[in-house]
Amino acid sequence: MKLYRTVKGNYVEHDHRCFRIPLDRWDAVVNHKDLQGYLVSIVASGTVAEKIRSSELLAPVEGQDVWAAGVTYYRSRSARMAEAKVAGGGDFYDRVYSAPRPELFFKSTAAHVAGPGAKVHIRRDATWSVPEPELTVLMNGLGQIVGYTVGNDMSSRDIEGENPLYLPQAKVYDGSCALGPCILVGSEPLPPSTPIRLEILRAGQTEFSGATSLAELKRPITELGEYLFRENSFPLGVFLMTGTGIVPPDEFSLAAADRVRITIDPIGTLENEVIQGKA
Ligand code: DO4
Ligand code: MG
Repeated sequence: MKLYRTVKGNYVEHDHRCFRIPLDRWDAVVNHKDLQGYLVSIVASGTVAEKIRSSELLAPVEGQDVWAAGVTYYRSRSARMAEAKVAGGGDFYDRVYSAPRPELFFKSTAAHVAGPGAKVHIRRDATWSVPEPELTVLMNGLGQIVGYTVGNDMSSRDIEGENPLYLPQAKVYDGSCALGPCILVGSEPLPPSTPIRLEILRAGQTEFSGATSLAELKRPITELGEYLFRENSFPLGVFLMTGTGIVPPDEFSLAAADRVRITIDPIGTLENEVIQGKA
């Protein structure tokens, strides 16, 4: 079942049929004490609603913050070691890749999250910008995984590589986080074979494409969640991006008007256009 937040309200989709959820607050929906059971009951007894148009979709977030895990794929470790070498920071990435404690960082408040079709930004003071396609989990206030979405952890690689202490500036700025198009509800882990695909379009042509799968993710997602909840409370739940396994070649940098298309098959496709600087 897929959960959508739209300009017209909240909807559940099952077997290509949509049903209106009679709760207007997204926070109330995603924190329902038995979310899956609640949605099943709506599908069983509700009236079929009109199909949701992509232009009506909102980011599937209201009162949830977004956090992110880093260096959870070998590809991310290697790319970051190379980018930080000159600054002497390469070693950090190798150490965090193999340490028991993962890298976790604050990514975005809800207000700053771009939804499907909204714009993602590249910084005006960055010269090397990339999208990071990441499976993103929604955890409820109890720290339980209740669903999955597609995330884009936009990053400025030159700023990050110059000094690891610049990470928040490389990662947290207007338009640096996108989520959507929906929440795939379910607590069952997605299979390791689940593919994550990235396509970057420039003037309508594919400029870069790449793929990975969850089998390449080094740590169990439940372990990332356990660290996140250790000394933090999230009464309204929280999104956790699980890291990138796709890094375009070093010569590549995003440009204004590029389109970033990220697909995780059981969930869907998140597509955003890139702009430079503040809207
Ligand atoms: O260590 C910097 C950030 C890593 C990250 O965002 C990732 O691996 O996805
Ligand atoms: Mg990332």
